[in-house]
Amino acid sequence: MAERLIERPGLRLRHWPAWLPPARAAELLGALRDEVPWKQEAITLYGRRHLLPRLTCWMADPGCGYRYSGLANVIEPWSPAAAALRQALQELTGWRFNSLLLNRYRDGRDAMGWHADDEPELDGAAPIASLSLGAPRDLRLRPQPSPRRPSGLTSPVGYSMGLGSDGSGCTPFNLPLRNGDLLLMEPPTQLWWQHALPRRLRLQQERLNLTFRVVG
Ligand SMILES: O=C(O)CCC(=O)C(=O)O
Repeated sequence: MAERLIERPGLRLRHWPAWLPPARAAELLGALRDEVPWKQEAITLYGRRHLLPRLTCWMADPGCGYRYSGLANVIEPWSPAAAALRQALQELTGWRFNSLLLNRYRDGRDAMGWHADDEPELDGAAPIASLSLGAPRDLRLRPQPSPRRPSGLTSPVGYSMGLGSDGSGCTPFNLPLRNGDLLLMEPPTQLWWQHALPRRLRLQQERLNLTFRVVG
């Protein structure tokens, strides 16, 4: 399906609904479910250990480590299905992604909290390519409450800081992501916006999300 461009002050997303046809998406979901060494990680917040509400895996080239929420991810080698997707995304975008975070939401109780993917390990000039497989879920986006701005960088024209809208086009919004959708989050989105995947308690189906990144 045709590409859609979604723009707000400081945000630029390229969305390909059904980038993968349903049969290919189903084949990949099955392959990744079987070949990825899924783990349920735990993080410690204020001295208490919490299991993440999803399964994850970090695949990357040697040396492309990544740390978030205090977790230093163990690097797994590229699985055949993930390597084939990386190749297809390189042909589409021109970027050689050297790392991949896989998230497996077992049902609608699994989720992801607000974050920006603005960690210093990530190449700020590179996009993040996000592929969704399985059950549809909403990606929620909002302006960063406190942007980590490099010194001297001024806000994009029309950007309103903090939450709540003043009518300037920075209202939080939902982007439904369906089976086979591809989303390219382009710079400077990670500097100015956060995203989250809220719970959907009635949903019983599984969803996988793959975010291809450039570390370094
Ligand atoms: O599951 C999604 O669509 C979001 C994943 C995400 O935010 C991330 O991997 O950083």
